[in-house]
Amino acid sequence: MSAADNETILHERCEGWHRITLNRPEKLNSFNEAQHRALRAAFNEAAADETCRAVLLTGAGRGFCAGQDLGDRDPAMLGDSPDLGLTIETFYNPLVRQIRGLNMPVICAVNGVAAGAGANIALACDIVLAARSAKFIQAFAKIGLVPDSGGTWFLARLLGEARAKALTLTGEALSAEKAAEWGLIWRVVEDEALMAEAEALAARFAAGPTLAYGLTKQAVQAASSNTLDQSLDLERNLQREAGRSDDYREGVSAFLEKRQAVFTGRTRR
Ligand code: LHQ
Repeated sequence: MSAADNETILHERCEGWHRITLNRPEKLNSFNEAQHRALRAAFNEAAADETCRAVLLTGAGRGFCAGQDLGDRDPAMLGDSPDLGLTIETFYNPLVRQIRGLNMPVICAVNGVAAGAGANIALACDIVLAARSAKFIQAFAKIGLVPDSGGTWFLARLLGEARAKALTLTGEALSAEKAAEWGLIWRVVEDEALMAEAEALAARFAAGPTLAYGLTKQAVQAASSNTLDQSLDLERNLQREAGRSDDYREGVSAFLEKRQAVFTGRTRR
């Protein structure tokens, strides 16, 4: 385990996967600039580590993330014309793009409240597991802001306009159970079982066909703005790439030999 930027992030390199933990529990892991920088660096390191085949993102303490640390972006301190767009352009948007662009599964274990940008960063991850006690809050309207970090995009696509508008305009908390029932997240897990289940999933992905996972993620993400024809073409191209991988060769051999496949996650060039 290592820590960076005064431990705003804990970064643990496990067997085949990395665990990244937001670590400002006294502030419900809300983001200051140090935490943003440390998180970016941690994801960059995971991306560059050839042995890393999945990332597990979670929060320390009783919350997952309460979005922006409002003490750090207090208009009273920012002067007459604060530019929150700059904060978004500098920190939040690159983070969402980094998670979506990572060529491996990113699991989010939402261990407690996920509010504001914290909720939407969770939604940017590929598989979201939430503790039964967790909740998702689009807190923005309560402080006179609009949802960011992809919130309007994720909510409208995953839930439809009616629920997206109601959640964002009212700022009402959505329970983990309801979030799963509505298809906003993958699964609710009992609080005490959350980490074990998330770790098991990370370990499973770490033994999987990493190239195919990355390509699958790319295709699913493109689907919502693609036409069927575009998706058919994209799938053909990605399948061509996957078909040249060692893992495809191994997967088919293992199937024909009636044994468990041993994937390396590496492609043959
Ligand atoms: C916090 C925070 C927090 C600082 C809890 N900041 N301390 C992008 C660009 C630029 C600017 C603005 O924003 C954005 C994107 C955004 O994310 S906007 C949305 C920002 N987040 C919020 O508005 C959520 C604010 N937090 C809350 O509403 C509550 O804390 C929730 C509902 C998350 C949890 O409530 P409780 O379980 O009752 O906990 P709490 O309120 O007692 O919080 C515990 C501590 O954490 C407390 O500190 P204290 O010293 O009193 O113990 C809070 O002040 C602190 N904290 N969120 N965002």
